[in-house]
Amino acid sequence: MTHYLTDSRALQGCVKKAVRETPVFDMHTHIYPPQFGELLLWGVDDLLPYHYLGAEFFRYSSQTPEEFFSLSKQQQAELIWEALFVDHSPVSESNRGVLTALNKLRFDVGARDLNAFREYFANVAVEDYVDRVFELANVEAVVMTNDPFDDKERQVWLNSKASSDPRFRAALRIDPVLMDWDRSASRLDGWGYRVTSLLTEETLSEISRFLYEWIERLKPLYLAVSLPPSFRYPEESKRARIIESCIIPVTRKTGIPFAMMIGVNKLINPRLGQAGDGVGRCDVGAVEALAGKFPDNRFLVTFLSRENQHEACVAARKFSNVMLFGCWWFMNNPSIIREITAERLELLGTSFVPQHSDARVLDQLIYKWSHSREIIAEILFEKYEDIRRTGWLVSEKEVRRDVKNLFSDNFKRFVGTKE
Ligand code: RAT
Ligand code: ZN
Repeated sequence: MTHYLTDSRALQGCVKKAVRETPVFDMHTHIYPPQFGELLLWGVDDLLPYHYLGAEFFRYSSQTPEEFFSLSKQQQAELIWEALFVDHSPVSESNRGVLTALNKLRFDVGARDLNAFREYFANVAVEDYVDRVFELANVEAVVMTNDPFDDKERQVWLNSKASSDPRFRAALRIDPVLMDWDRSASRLDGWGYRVTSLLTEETLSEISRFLYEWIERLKPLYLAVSLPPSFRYPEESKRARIIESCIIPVTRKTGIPFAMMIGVNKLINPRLGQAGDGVGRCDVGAVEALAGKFPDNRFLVTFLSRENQHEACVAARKFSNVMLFGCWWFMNNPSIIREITAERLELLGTSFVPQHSDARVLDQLIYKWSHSREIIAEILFEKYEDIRRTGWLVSEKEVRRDVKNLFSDNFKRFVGTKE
């Protein structure tokens, strides 16, 4: 006999437990397995100079970005620790994140002793630490961001030392092809593809060959790009031609989705490097047009601007080949996660991917998932409470099913890896 959760407190406890215990398939990160060498960032001296904190540091410090970036990462970590944690209270989300990660690693954060944290990281083997972080974060697997235009990463793949660890899955990232074809043409040319900056038939077919070859090499779960607020479709541009003539046919034939992360204004303050990007509102109509014109293709979509979130939900209601995912970057703050998650549940039921971590430093998996789980559990409980008042009761099995869909199965089904 099905046991339904009649009591509000029991329901809340069950939701919290299911959310805590269900492993996450983290569909967008920037972390790598240890065999990728220095591409894998980890430990407190990588956590502190993370660019989300870097951007906040310059609000308090009189140091110039040029001076700051010329320092070693240990020196940067010390300056950030002083400015953001000691001289001011670390209440921002990225600062709180460092504290949550350290706390869950069982450090005494209240002692405010950076060197005590360092001592641990100096003595732990990275392989053991990866296991510990995955366990603490309750993450089953992560999807990396794999960029063939990054020379270091390219070498790893060409030397075929690529990941054999099933916890690290690939995503083929191709920003330079769509955002700067003229420059990318000369790189592809140097790698032996017969391309020119003009999009001749031969060039288009060689771009497709490049994509097929990297898909074969990486076995990615999807192909991805980050796009600016000015992204339009249809439009008269090289970008739109490459999308239509290469990306759409190649992803359809290989059966992988095309992920569009839309809304970043790159380097509005170039002096800040990775921390210098801004946000702008996008035209959701571009996604609707692509999804409508290519119904046999699948699109993973996320927007960086809060203003786009509601329109994005409506677009996903119209096109089942669109899967909304994550609270991306500037959206990954508790107040906004709460708002977007509620909005998505109200407009899409449980048919979306509520979160990804975007972790750039391994340890961030711990806090990004702990913070998000807390909010997702609260909102899910509220939604079950709302229907409970009509007399519709849910069982623990149903709660666990819903959470599993949100945390992993929706994504796996969409990319076709779920049996
Ligand atoms: O969130 C970030 O760390 C950004 O710098 C970007 O990496 C963004 O998530 C992206 O994938 O382009
Ligand atoms: Zn990212």
